[in-house]
Amino acid sequence: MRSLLAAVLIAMPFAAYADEAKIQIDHVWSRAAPAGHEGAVYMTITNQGAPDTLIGVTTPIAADAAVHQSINDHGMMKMRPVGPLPIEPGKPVTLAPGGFHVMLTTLKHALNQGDRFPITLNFAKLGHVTTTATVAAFAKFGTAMPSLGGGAAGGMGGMPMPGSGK
Ligand SMILES: [Cu+2]
Repeated sequence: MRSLLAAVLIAMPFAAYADEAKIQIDHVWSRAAPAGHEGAVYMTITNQGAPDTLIGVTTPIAADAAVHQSINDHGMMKMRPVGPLPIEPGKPVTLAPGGFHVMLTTLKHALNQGDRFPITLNFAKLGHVTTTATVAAFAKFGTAMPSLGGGAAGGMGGMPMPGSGK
């Protein structure tokens, strides 16, 4: 099957690639969180093809998943749902603490450091792309996302970025 796909790609004229959305998803990681709570997933989305749009996210480990954006509203960290998120070629979109994130609502089980779970991104052109998130170090969850505004906490900077190791 793989060799057949390769043969088809080689046979296609180069111009055809311009219409192909080629999206790479790296550094997919999640915060640790207890069952029933909210979780957050971060990643980097890189598009080497035609412009595309992230229109939805699903994962079997949570009741719901959606792209959110954390915003600093006069010193108060808030977050709001993000509509369709443009993924432009050559402009990687990073989901990271303090910015975009995938909000997981009502985790079906606890996420412990080192756990891995599937998460599926739905792109307008490319369709569904499933990747694997790795749970990073424990972080406490209250009713809101952790504030990054103080600068005094310092601990946030040490969040590991899984991807190479197991
Ligand atoms: Cu959120």
